[in-house]
Amino acid sequence: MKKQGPPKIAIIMGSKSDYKVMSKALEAIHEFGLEAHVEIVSAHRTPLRMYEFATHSENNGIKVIIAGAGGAAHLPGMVASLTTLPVIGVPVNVTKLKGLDALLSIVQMPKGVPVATVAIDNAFNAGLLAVKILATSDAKLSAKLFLYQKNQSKKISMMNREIKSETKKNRTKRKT
Ligand code: C2R
Repeated sequence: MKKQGPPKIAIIMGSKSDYKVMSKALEAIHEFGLEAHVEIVSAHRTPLRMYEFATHSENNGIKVIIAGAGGAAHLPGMVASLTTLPVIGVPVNVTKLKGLDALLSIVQMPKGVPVATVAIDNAFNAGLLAVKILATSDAKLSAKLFLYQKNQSKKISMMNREIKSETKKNRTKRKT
């Protein structure tokens, strides 16, 4: 098998307690035969480690960063302010506010410091988006994404056939 070299995607999270949610990003990335660098980094609890991570990631071969955090989720925005790499934020549902706090902390970035934000706990989409970003300069990856999307539309066609046959069955049941 061809060697891949160092991972181009980094997945970081504020705490180990985010891993259950954030592992879905890894799942999406693995579906495309890619690997990711995974690390716990916190803007609040380990600011210097976060600075080191963000300022060195480009030199370490990273092309896109996925950052997940719950509550006062400053990690994605702070990392975005320290690097020119694209950052995808994942709001994690961990508090009594059910992820709305994290969503607003991540999505409401000031002009000039964008963070691409996915839905609460939807780390899978973050993984997929990271793959799409890499695919803009990788024809093989782009072809894999095309097949993935084609497969999804096949699944919907199947669901439509199932729904049609179920409604038909119900109609005949009502008539008899
Ligand atoms: P613990 O379970 O460790 O108490 O963490 C984490 O992402 C986690 O969801 C609770 C929550 O705190 C979040 N956290 C942040 C940051 N660091 C940790 N939001 C940060 O720097 O933004």
